Amino acid sequence: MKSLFEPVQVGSLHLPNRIVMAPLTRNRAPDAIPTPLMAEYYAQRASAGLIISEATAITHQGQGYADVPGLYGTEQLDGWKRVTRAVHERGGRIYCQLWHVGRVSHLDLQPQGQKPVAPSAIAAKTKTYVIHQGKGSFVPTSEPRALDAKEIPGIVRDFRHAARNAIAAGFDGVEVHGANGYLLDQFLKSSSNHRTDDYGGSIENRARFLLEVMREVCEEVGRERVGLRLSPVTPANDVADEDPQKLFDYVVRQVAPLGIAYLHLIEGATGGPREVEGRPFDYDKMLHAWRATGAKGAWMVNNGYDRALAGKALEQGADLVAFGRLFIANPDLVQRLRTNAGFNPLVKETLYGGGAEGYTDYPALQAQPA
Ligand code: 8OZ
Repeated sequence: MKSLFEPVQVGSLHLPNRIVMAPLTRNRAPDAIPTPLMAEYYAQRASAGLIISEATAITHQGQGYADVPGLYGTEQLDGWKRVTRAVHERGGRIYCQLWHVGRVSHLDLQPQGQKPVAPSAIAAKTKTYVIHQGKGSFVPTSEPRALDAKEIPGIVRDFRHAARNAIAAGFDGVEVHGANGYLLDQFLKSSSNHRTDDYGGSIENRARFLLEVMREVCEEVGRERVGLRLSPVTPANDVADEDPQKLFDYVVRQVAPLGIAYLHLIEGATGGPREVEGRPFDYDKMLHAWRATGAKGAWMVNNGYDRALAGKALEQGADLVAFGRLFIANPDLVQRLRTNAGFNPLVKETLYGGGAEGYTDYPALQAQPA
């Protein structure tokens, strides 16, 4: 029987356990540059089998929130080098999550105050996070413009370039953010993609952009260092698909032969209920499609897991379980799960923005006496 605490090979990495720190946006990177405090935060969590970094913008255009990090400038790379070194020094492993927000942005956050880009000129009924005079707040996203098909190869190259930067900055691999209603998910889902060219309409066309990104990123850094995150039915950032089961069956069957390290699945509503009303979804079917194609990549599940539910998921075929909120409040989550210890409560007020408070000051368990 698989256990959370047994080692597993994932792509080129040997993980000491199956517990993954999920990507978590924390808005503590002023000017998109990772700070020494971020290095401390990630290093504190290095006992995870694998850490996935917070979502990291591949370009300025891909930026949609205040104080989220990027991976396209020298200072950003230098900041990340500090983070990856700190994690490795503590014996950990860390992937970088590559992110383009698409329409989930604001004029104030875009280069020269231009409109955010999207598959179609449809605003998302959602909010983004801006900081004014040190105070963060959520504001409605700006109306986007539809990308010209001629611009898409440039964004595919941006993903590829960011993947190269990630490896140069010392990351062990990259996770393409194909979830949560951001650019690639906006192309996948029928509610946000009304295009009539090769990138819209049929499932094959809506998945084209994501698959182009995946192929290029694999070519750049090696498939054994690439993961993908998907969220078939999340309502996050105002996306929905008319037939998610069919869409993601296709996506999985196309991605599997690429031979990537893992597929990371958000079950249900991101950070919310595992069942979304009116959007039933059979995740087992998706896993079977993955295995049926002969994919060797790990199957990583996420959303609201605790120890018992995680054990059940492993029994039912998952290889890895990603924990989000529990990892924010418990730097030594692996030890706490292993010893069945209690958890620190999560402080919601300090999730987004700010400094060390609610970030690096969650206590670890007392060291066990020898
Ligand atoms: C919370 C706040 C801002 C962004 C995601 C990158 O949902 C995010 C995100 C989460 O994937």
